[in-house]
Amino acid sequence: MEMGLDSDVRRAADLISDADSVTIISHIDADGISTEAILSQVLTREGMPVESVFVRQLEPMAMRHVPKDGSLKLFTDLGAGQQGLLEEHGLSADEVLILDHHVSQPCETPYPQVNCLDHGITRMSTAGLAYLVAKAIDPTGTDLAKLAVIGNVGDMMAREHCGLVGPAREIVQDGVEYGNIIVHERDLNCYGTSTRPIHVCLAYCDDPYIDGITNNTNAALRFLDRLGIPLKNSRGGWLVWEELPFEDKRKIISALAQQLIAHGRETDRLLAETYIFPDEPERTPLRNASEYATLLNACGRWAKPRVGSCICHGDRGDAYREAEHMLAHHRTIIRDLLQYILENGVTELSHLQYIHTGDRFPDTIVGIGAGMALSKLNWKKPMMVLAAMVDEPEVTKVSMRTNEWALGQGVDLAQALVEASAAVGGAGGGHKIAAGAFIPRDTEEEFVDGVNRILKRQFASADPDDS
Ligand SMILES: [Mn+2]
Repeated sequence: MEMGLDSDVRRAADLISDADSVTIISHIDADGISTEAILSQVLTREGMPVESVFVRQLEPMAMRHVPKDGSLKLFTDLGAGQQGLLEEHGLSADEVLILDHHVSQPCETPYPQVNCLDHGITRMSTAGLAYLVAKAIDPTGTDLAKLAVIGNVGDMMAREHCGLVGPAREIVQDGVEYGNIIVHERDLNCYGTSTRPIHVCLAYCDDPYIDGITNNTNAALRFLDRLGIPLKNSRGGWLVWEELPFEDKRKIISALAQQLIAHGRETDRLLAETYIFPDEPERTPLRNASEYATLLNACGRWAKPRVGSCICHGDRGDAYREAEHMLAHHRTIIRDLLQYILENGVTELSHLQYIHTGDRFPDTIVGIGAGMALSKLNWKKPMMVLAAMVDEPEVTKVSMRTNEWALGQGVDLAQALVEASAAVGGAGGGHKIAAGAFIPRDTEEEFVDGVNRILKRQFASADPDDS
């Protein structure tokens, strides 16, 4: 398996090195942006002319951004599932290279491709592949491992095992040796450890769900107070988790473990391996992989992937300020969305819950709202949000989220949405835990029922004893 990946990577590196110029066509999320930044940096260092194009998804309208010129078209974090479209666009096999980790579509034209799935790798995203290819082109560019870690973490590759594994984990080691990554092997599995006050950080933690703390900042604060841990610095500002002395961290973690046990919950997801970037300023979202990835996602979701790319290239001036602004905006809108879902309530079917948010929120963020709402609603039922698309009134965007528990019960949202959307003339895809679809607006009801039926089948298939 590994041998196959190595030779695919080598072949990709050779194809790129032999090109006269390269156009990178990449996805707008954290994985796509970090991928673009890895490849454009390694190629610029090699003196190769390189242009970049970002697209929200590779669909017929987006193809007009793909230039018809002599450059090698490098499709990254997309392309595998849209090879028919590349063909329709008249692209030949010798001007295309695909780096992807999504399911491939069968195609007449033998486009060269490096795909994690071809090698049984499901816990590494495109940024990991991009880094391996970059390293094959320039073995000294191990500073770029950091961007690969951001892309992998952004694509939730560290989620299932509370840390990166396999080839994605090997990449971490390059960054450690280079000196721009510090690994904390048994850190708190919480988001916001570099920027949020500790009680806020804990209250936002829902994986694991900590009874009496999750979703309750005041209770989290009381919990920490009882432990007698100083939570403020000498100037009266809140400390963040990263700044706490080791002993205090240990004390909090063991108290949290006791809290979980007292409520009959597992403690296995309390700790995770985290990736800190010592070359970035403290108390900023650049300081660790998951917050950095969120910053990039915010750029992509607000249609500024280039701003994210500039940050990955080291811009800490205008681009960084703009991204910080987008992140703040992003959080406000997501908060509003979550509030809307909770206030208006969801419709519960036997195996899912859903809400239609109309055109109140950008369709690019409703999936995040679905994920956040899940822990506050019935977490056993996968959550679906339907949203109108402002620029395409005949189409409804569907986002679904579930959790590790449901995956253990046999749920596969990507499969459910692919099947149900195809049945109504739409298209779907994604991952088991998070997936999306576009469907004709007038099929919404039929579609929701279809997904519910498929989920019922999936739940039933995994554990026949548990009825
Ligand atoms: Mn990806």
